[in-house]
Amino acid sequence: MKRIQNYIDGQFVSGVREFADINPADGAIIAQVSEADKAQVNDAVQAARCALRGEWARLGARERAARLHRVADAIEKRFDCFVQAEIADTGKPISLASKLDVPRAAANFRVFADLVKMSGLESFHTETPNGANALNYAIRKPLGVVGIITPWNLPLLLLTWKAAPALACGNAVVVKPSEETPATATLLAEAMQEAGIPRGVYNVVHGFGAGSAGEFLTQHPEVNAITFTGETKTGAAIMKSVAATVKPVSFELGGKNAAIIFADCDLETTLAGISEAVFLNTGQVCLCAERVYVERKIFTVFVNALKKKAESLNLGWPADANSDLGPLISAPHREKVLSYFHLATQEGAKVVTGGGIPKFDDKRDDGFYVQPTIYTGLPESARCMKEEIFGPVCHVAPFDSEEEAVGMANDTEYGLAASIWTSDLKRGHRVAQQMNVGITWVNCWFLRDLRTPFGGVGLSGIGREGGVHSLNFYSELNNVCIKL
Ligand code: NAD
Ligand code: 6OH
Repeated sequence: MKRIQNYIDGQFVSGVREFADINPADGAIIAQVSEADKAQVNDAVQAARCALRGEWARLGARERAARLHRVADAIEKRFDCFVQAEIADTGKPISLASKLDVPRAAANFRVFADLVKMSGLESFHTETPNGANALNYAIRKPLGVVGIITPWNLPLLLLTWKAAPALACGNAVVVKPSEETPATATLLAEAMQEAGIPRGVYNVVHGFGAGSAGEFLTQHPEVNAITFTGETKTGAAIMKSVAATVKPVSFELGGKNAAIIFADCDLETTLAGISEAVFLNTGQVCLCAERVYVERKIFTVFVNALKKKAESLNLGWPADANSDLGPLISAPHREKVLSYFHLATQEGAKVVTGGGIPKFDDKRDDGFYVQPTIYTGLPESARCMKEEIFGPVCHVAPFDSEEEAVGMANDTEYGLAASIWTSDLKRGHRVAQQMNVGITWVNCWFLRDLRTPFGGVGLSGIGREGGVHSLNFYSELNNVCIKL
């Protein structure tokens, strides 16, 4: 049986206990994972502290950047290993892991390596009333030890989205990947070693949340900041846990994202885009659209066309190049999604397609697949319209005016992403600017430029990462004022 270990101070180490890593496509055990106990989490934090006093601290930004490019090289060299590990852990199709997750991991290191070399900071020439002048300039310093806690939906992409800028800024990190998807975090340790990242700079501790490695990390007094992506209620628990030691947090949390489709959209582009926005990664992307609003004139045509798309998706084995969708991540998550399918019908939804478990007559029946699902007919007040489901499901509702569409889209406590589909770019700008979210796409979805601000409002998070926003979170600024 394959074993996945912790990585502490440059060594792969076993934990005191093990837990099973399960393939969601067929329920088989892929590996046994070492769970780090409190002492091992402390060892990882101490290793990171020690690394901050060593070679890593003496490297300039240029040399750190060079090493991060080497991490990207090492990821690319192991491309197939990363893809295989990611599809086994998540069940996502190989086409997705090889087009999105693994290339993005390498890109995260390259982008932040380049950015940290190029970025400057403001300086001010200050005049005082008595005629004396002063010069103010700020310098960046690392925060110290950054705790990184990540979810299971895009494990390597999201881990590197945080680890790359944290390392670029000169921090040392302790990563706690999701217990559902531990493999690529440990594999990344091999890339770190090959790239010459000094021991203790990148550490991995495996385990769970409350009462396990996740909580031990957030509580640790010598961890200087926590960056977290995951569920909103976990974010709330982490906030409580870090309060005692007043750690800065960066939170990318859940969403209940809306798509607004106007009758003048390019129907084919919009259908392809919405199909991705609803079903990509089996709907397990925080940015996925679970609420789709369509101008009444094209409502019926659109719903029928989206139904056809949903029914044409191939729920395949992850390793099959022709698979469009894999399973959900786990049996409990499937229970949660199915409970919302049940609730939707109780709340008065009409099932356009799906709503159940597909039947394969092979080992996939032991996995955690669900049918791509579309509903109509729910009132805006329904729980299924308010709560994040995180599966391959959307509700489609008609609207008559732009104002009504904006009102419905914004009627949520979340505020991560929105997409607007129209050929009228003036309207695209106008509507986009009214969205109470962190990210609005017009005529596209999940089109990423890593220099742009990324994050959410309301229950969707705290702060922004991306580009200089990441550098600002992962560093402390020291303003120096010199009297001239
Ligand atoms: P989760 O919150 O259950 O778990 C995320 C991580 O937090 C895991 O590593 C888990 O072990 C850890 N954790 C759980 N409880 C903890 C605690 N008390 N203390 C410390 N760590 C703890 O999330 P998930 O189910 O893995 O991921 C799905 C969720 O993530 C969805 O809500 C989705 O919207 C959200 N998400 C958001 C974004 C974004 O950028 N906004 C991106 C991806 C996923
Ligand atoms: C959430 O599931 C997706 C998050 C994506 C990113 O953080 C990103 O940088 O693309």
